[in-house]
Formats: sequence, C-alpha cells, structure tokens
Amino acid sequence: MTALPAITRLQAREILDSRGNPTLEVDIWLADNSSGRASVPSGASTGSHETRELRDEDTKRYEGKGELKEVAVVRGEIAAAISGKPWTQNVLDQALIALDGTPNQSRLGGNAILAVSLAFAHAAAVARQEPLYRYFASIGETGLPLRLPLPLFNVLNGGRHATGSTDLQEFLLIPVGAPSFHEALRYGAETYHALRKVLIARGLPTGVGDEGGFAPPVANNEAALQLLTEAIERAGFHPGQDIALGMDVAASELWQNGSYHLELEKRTLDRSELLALYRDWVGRYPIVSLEDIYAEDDWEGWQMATRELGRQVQLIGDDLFATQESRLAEGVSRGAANAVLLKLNQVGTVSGAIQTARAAERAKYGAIISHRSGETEDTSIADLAVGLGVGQIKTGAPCHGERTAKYNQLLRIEEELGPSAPYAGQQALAREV
Ligand code: 2PG
Ligand code: MG
Repeated sequence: MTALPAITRLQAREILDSRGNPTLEVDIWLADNSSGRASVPSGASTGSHETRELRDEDTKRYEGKGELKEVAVVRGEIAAAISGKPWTQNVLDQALIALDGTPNQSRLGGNAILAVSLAFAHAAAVARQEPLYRYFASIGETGLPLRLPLPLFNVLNGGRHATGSTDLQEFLLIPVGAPSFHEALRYGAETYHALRKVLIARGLPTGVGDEGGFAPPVANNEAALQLLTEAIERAGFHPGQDIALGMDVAASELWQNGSYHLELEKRTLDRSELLALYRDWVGRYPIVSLEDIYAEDDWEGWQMATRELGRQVQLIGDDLFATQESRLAEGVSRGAANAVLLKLNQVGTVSGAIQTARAAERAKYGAIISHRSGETEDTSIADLAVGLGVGQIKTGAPCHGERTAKYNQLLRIEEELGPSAPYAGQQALAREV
C-alpha cells in the first residue's frame, strides 16, 4: 500500500466509558486534512497475557483510574515520534510497539498505543476516501470475503459483569437461523424482550449488567440456560433451529488452586467434573459456542475439552489467546480450542489483531471480533468484523447505547452494501478442529 499523507497533528483526551470510568480518546490529522478519531474500551475479566492498560494509579482522581498520564504520553512522546512523517498502518503499528519497547506495552500503555493505531485507521480511510470496513479489508488480506457477521448477543450477565447473578460471565443468544444481519438483530432483540417478560413472570428483577444483559439472582448457573430457552420459545422462535445458545464461562475468574469454584452453587469442580458439566449441558441445551471454559493457562483442560467437544461446539479462547498470535500458535499446536476471540485492546494495535485473524484463518480456527465490558460509542469493531470477513461479532445485548452503536453501524454497512450484502450466518461458527 502506498504511504498516506504525513501525520500533522495528534490530540488526546480523557473521556468516560460505559461504566463511568475514564478512558482515552485520540484524534489524528493528516497533511491532506483527513482526520480520524478513536477511543479505547476496557475489560473487567482481563487476562494476564493481554497488553497492559495504564491508569493514573497514584492519584485519587477517579479512584486511581484516571487517564491523564496516557493523555500526556500521546501528546508528548508518541506525537513527537510519529508526527511529520507518512505511514502505512503496519509500519506505524510496528513503530509504536518498538517505541514502547516492552513485550506487553507496559511502558507507554496498550491503551495509548491502541487509541493512536485506531485513530490512524480512521484518518487513513478518510484519506483514501473509502469506508472504514473497506480500509480494513484492504490492509487485512485475511483471504475471507467482505461479509456481515453473525451476532452473538450476551443477554444474561454474571461473573465480573454483574453482582448477585450467575458465576458464569455470559449467556448468549446466537440467531443461527436468521437469513441476514438485520433479521439476526431482530431475532436477538425480540428474544431479549421476551426474556424480560419471562423474568417478570417469575418475579425476578430486570436490572442489567455491564453489557446490557439482565442479571437476575438465579438459584444456580443452569437456570440461566433454562431462562434463555424459555425466552426463545416465548418470542416465537425454535431453540436450536432459529436461535441457539452460547456461554462465556470466563473460567480464569473461577480458578482457585487448580480447581474451579462455583460460588453460587457452593461447589468446586476439578477439570473432569467441569467437563462433565459442559457435556451434560451441551446434551440438554442447544449450545453451539463456549468461551473460556478453562483458565487461561490450563492447557490440559482445554485439550481435554477440545478432544471431546470440539467437533460439535465452537470453543473460543479469549483469555487463553489474548489475541496474541504466539498464544494462538501454541493453542493450535496443542489442539486447544477451535476459535479465537479478537479484542483490539488485548493486542494493542490494528495490525496485531489482523495478524492473529490471518493466523486463525490459516489454522482453520474460527474468529470472533469482540467488544470489552467497558465500552465507548466507538464503532470501529463493526467495520473490523465486516472488513476482515471473520463472520462473527460479540458486542453485548441489543440494549445500551455503547452496544447498540456497533449493531447500528452494522445495519448501515448492510444497507450500503445493498440487497446482495453477504451475510456469514451460522456457517461462520467453528465446530471442527
Ligand atoms: C469477555 C469480555 C467481553 P471483558 O470476557 O469476553 O464480553 O469481557 O471485557 O470484561 O474481558
Ligand atoms: Mg471472554
């Protein structure tokens, strides 16, 4: 790709994310007056293999979560290093990683680096006079077609995303039978509303968690699967055919001294007992996707589960791979999981996420573009999902502005691509290792 006009100016500011915590927003201008803006999300169930997010821990402002140091890093050191020069995405991203100089971006901060990388992508798309998803497609070269993704709706929140709900972090609706993205969104939203009615009928509260999903105080974790199945039926859909189920266990959060603790059920399971539980649920509920079913370094658990369930069910590594190509390569060689969650701020740059997406495609692993539990109005991941063609996106419930912003951007892209807009649908789900 030919170099773009030089970067002339950078601006950085502290804004608030969907949890009311500070986060970083960056604006970039190029010499032809093109400009781009991006802000970065933040996780709650963060893995130890992710790039480091830096905050003003030594001050009382925002309970030590301020972003003023990161603002200063962008305005100072990063601006000095990259201003006045022309870049391509890949060269810029490599320069940012090199400037930081640490393996996990802990000197400049993964948040500062990502905000710059992503703002540059926006400015570059403007300079090239193309929509962001086309820019991502041209720099992505994943070998996959431009297509609208199958959405995975997290409609019941637990774990670190809600208090008093399930131990497991996410229960998801996956509209496998929908013929298009906008129909998939309707299936999800209608079932979300039906779930609300199911909760009311049972006298359960309808308050929501961090990702817009309900967070009812259920008796046990399996009750969530029952509630979702009932909601699918109540909305007039067929469980399994129209809408299937998924879960993100976020098992690193349950890991205690080599076992997995379910606080709600006051029991602790070893690897095999946990696998037996998954096997039982997969047999009795229309589950097609499971994420982080073992802890981030429990390769043995992952290998066991992949051997047993990997043909039937998509097994997504989130904390396991942390969007790092090297972690994914290890997983592929060990036969662990069959899909990878791609989160920009786990890897720190647009190019880093693209590399991992390409590696997934080469290994025939599925890939899912994902939000974080702390989000902003930034909709870049919608364009990224379409441009890289990975075929799946996970961006919360069809509720809460920071989540619907992404779904709504996908509706706009679908409209722009016209009636023939290709839709990935359930084919995108990884089932075979
Ligand atoms: C996850 C994410 C997003 P968090 O575990 O998949 O749903 O949560 O951003 O808190 O890591
Ligand atoms: Mg996860």
